[in-house]
Amino acid sequence: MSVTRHDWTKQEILDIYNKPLMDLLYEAASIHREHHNPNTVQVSTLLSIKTGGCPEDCGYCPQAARYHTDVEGNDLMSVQQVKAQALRARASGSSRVCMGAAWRNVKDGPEFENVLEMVRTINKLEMEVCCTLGMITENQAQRLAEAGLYAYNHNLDTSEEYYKEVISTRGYEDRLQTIDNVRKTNVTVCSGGIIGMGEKVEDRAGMLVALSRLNPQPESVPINALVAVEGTPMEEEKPVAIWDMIRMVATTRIIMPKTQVRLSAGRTDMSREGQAMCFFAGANSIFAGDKLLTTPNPDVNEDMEMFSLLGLEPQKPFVKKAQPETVEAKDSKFEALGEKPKWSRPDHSIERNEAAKYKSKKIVADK
Ligand code: SAM
Ligand code: DTB
Ligand code: SF4
Repeated sequence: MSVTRHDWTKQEILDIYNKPLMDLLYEAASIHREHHNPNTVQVSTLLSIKTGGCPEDCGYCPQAARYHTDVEGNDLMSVQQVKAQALRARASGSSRVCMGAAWRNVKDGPEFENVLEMVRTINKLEMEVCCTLGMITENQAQRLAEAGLYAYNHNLDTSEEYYKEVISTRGYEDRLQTIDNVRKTNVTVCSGGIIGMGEKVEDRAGMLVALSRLNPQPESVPINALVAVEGTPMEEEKPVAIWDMIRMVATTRIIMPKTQVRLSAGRTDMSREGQAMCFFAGANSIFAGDKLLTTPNPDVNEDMEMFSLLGLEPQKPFVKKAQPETVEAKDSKFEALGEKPKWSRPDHSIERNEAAKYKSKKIVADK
């Protein structure tokens, strides 16, 4: 039985990533079978509960207010809208709903109270509830846990070294702090990253070192291929080769044997054969539904057809961990602290982010 290690070196990970493909696939698939049923795949539906207008400068993100993209911003959705979408997701085979908000961090107040109510509502539908709301404090994580949150997604995105080329408005250590705050509760951790942002293979390995050092390792690790959106600083990045995706998934599976490895953004550009190799290499989760947060994703019927071709079954909810209990707002033992946490603003300058910001101003001025 393979053991979970937290002391992987970058070189060891690179050696795995660069193995002859057949050896890599064989090793990853063998480890996958030790820890998971190879014929079940967890299916999660993304819901953008608050879209666009984000103050951050993440170079990949179409929701950053400073770039000129086609994303239309929306205020926070209502609990009823969220419930309707969750019911639709459940009917189409999803066991999890992941609610995303284009926020830098969570602020205590009526919007957060509404999100807590959304969590309670979806948990009562017997679905796993995940949120990705930006940075959160320990008190906010506790309040989410009490509402019945199953998972919190907060990605490291890339290696600590390359991170400085991607985002200037918050630090890597802030991300680790948020993950740590979630870890202090019984909410599971979902953290992964993006490939295809111009990083080196060493940065992919560096990100896996950082994720594997988390103890316990994240219960799920999303591997996103960059969706290069026009108007963002990364609009001209070349699509990720399927071979890179397969190698990244397989390496993640070997380094983090027990985690659910999620084949995340970028599936619209992958063939069924390519995705099948990713599943063989250890991916056992996908985002389903024709939209991710703001960009397209394969249609759910196409995915179900692919599952049927490959003999895959959607994973039932709560097979990895029991359903959390929901505490009603009136019975809560936590109160909003209205904290003003000191999240960092490293504020270094990233040339291509500045250029994209300038370009967007120019487009607006030229109109
Ligand atoms: N605002 C919150 C935050 O940044 O933590 C939550 C939402 S944010 C959109 C969640 C994650 O989506 C990011 O950390 C990033 O990994 C991923 N993501 C965003 N834009 C992407 C893109 N164009 N291609 C691939 N992944 C992307
Ligand atoms: C994750 O790692 N990928 C998802 C989810 N977590 C929140 C988001 C992908 C977003 C892709 C770009 C978009 O649709 O806006
Ligand atoms: Fe904002 Fe999150 Fe997009 Fe960064 S990734 S710009 S924090 S929505």
